[in-house]
Amino acid sequence: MKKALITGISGQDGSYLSEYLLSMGYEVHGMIRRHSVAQNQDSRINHVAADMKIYYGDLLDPPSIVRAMSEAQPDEIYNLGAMSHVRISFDVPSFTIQTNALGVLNMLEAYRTICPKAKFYQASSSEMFGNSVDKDGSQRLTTPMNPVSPYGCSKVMGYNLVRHYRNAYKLHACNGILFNHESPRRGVNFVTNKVIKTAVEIKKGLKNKLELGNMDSYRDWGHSKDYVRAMHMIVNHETPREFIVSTGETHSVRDLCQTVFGKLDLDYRDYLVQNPKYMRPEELKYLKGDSTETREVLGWQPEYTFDSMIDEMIARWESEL
Ligand code: G4F
Repeated sequence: MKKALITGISGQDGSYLSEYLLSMGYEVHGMIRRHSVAQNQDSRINHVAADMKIYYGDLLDPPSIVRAMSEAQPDEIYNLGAMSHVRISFDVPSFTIQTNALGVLNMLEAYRTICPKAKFYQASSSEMFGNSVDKDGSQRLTTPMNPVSPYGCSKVMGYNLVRHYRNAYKLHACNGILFNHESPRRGVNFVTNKVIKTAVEIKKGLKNKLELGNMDSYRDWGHSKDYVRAMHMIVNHETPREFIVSTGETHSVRDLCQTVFGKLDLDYRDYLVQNPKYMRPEELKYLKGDSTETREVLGWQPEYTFDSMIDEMIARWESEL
């Protein structure tokens, strides 16, 4: 029985990844942070919590990492824990850099000391590219990284640390550069789930406006369930290296609103209020990932489309609200 240790197990990706690994017979261990609202600690993993071993821990607390790694003795480590909200990273830049950069260092140090034979996956992000786009309108492994947020800067540091530890200590450490990925479990302060939840609330007469920031940025949005399968393939590829995970399709926030409201027979323009509070000091304008190599080398294919993902997210709010 293979053993996996997941940081950030209570997040969107952590919850889908733990379900996926359990379904393949893994023994799953996970780290969660203490939260003052107890149910927020594990609401996404409650249904599978009894099948896993959960540790309180924090990426900035090396003793807790050492304890979890020593007890778990994992074959695979997935470092998904992070301060993951780009706009909020401008408000808490120091915390973001510490968690997402120093936190990776803490994980790598524990890994090379306690279980160096394990395989290590780092959740790297398309936010690292910033506003770099290749001439053909895509980002790929060779695209320069010019991050435009504290979050992006922190992720570049984590990415480079993983490459450095791989080379210096001959570790099986990999980076998955994942473009945006969503699901019904996405936090409601990310744009997809915010738009979808609000649209359903408007349809049900519970709200009368949608407050957003920049409508003209473009994102390559995939589904978290598809992307956690890619994580597992990346870490189990014979050679530890970097891979891009993306759909290769891009949509603006405006397109997203049009699609979601259209599916509910509404016109988003009747409800949209632009609020400067949601604008960022520097915006990443355009993302479209080229994952051709990942599909060819790993045989990975997404199962969801932009439309089927939105339908699933609408259905969640229709049944819940
Ligand atoms: O949904 P978002 O907050 O995601 P963002 O910033 O692209 O970051 C996500 O994807 C990254 C991968 O590239 C991850 F690394 C990261 O952890 C996270 O998962 O915003 C998407 C776009 C932005 O351009 C933003 O300015 O939507 C725009 N937007 C417009 N109004 C808004 C809003 N975003 C949010 N969150 N809230 C708004 O009201």
